[in-house]
Amino acid sequence: MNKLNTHVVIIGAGPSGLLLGQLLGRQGIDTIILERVSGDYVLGRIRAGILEQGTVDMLREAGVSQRMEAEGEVHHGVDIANNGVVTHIDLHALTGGKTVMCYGQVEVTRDLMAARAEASWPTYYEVSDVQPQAVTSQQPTVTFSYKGARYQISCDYIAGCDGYHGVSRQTIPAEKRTEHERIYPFGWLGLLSDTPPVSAELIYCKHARGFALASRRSATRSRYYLQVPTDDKVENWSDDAFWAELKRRIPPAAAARLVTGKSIEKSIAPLRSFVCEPMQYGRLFLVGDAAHIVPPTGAKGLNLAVADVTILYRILCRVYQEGDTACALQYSEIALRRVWNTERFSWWMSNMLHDYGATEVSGMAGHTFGRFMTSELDYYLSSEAGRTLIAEQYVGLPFETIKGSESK
Ligand code: RFL
Ligand code: PHB
Repeated sequence: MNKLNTHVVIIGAGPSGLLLGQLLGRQGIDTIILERVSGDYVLGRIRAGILEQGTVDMLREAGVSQRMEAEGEVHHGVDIANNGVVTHIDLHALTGGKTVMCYGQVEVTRDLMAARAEASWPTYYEVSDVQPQAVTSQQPTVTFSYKGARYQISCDYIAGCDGYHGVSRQTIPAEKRTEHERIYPFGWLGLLSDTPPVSAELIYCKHARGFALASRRSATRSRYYLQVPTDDKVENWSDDAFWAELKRRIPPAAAARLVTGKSIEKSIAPLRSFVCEPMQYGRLFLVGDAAHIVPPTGAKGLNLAVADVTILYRILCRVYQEGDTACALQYSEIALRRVWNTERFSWWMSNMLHDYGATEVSGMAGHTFGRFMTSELDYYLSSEAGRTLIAEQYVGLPFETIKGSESK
């Protein structure tokens, strides 16, 4: 058994794990990151595109914002279309000057990987059999296999940044955690293409045939999504079929501008709301998708992960710089306040914008639920108060301040 030591073991090199490692490293707090797959595989997963102001600020604080500032697009608004009728949500005007940044998760991850490589902080890719142990003791350990050898890391804390299918959440005994879950009867079929996007800003489209989203990565790269049944398969969708269906669901003016082309990537993601409570057990903390999943309709998954990272980072700074170890006990409570608010927003936006068909929801026929949701969307879009409510949450609520344990 090869023995290693560090302050914090981070399981998972997705955006949560890499950002936490970067922020802690800059404060002189040592980390070792363990990742199950290769770096290229991580970068092959096309996911989020929209960053809240708070996320952008944390990437700046982590010293990895240079390329984002140069290549990312600041968006001042989004459009919501209801059966072809477009309402503009002026994020900037409705929130006193806030905006969002359009910059892909793949690029955020690439920038974080480059910064970690540059700093020569240890990262083990393609590890297997990762096991957090003794997490309720003062000195937890993590064991893993790497290139045929077995390793053991002694550490102070473990950050479980290993996504929904990771090992960290399973380390919390089943009787010590409560899991809340809602699985939606539809998924998103995403397509990436090197074609000019239909719109300078995003268009969220509610349509009788199902939801569609027109998003982008740059002036020459588009990202589109279609609501599809949960059991649908990518193989059922040729590029031509995708473009034809998208054209039907987006507003007519956008459809007239649509430039189609060959897809670079096409995949289906199921929609799920999920929360694990609590988000910590002894010295193990769950961060990002390891603790919660939101449906992507509010563009919140990555942003919520960054909010967890921010809370944990600020707590660990107090622990290491001021010796305030009791401060760590607050992590789950603080994180869950934001988690539930974001879960609610993402669930609400998903319900308003998708079509449930005949599938029963909340004890009523899908068509009846659909009528309520169409009316709800009409109402919120028609009043400035309603649009403000959507805008305020879309750009992201401010982060909570972390107080020392003595001031609680
Ligand atoms: P990740 O990205 O899943 O990374 C977890 C990492 O842990 C590794 N891992 C392990 N490593 C070691 N040992 C084990 N036993 C391990 N098990 C797993 C995995 O290989 C992986 O590398 O979680 P993280 O870092 O918490 O990041 C979360 C975000 O990826 C996620 O919330 C967002 O992508 C969600 N999301 C969006 N979020 C936004 O904020 N804005 C958006 O516009 C947005 N759009 C989206 C999205 C997610 C989507 N999909 C595909 C689910 C659009 C889509 C289509
Ligand atoms: C994306 O561009 O991938 C994206 C944007 C907004 C969302 C979800 C995904 O709500």
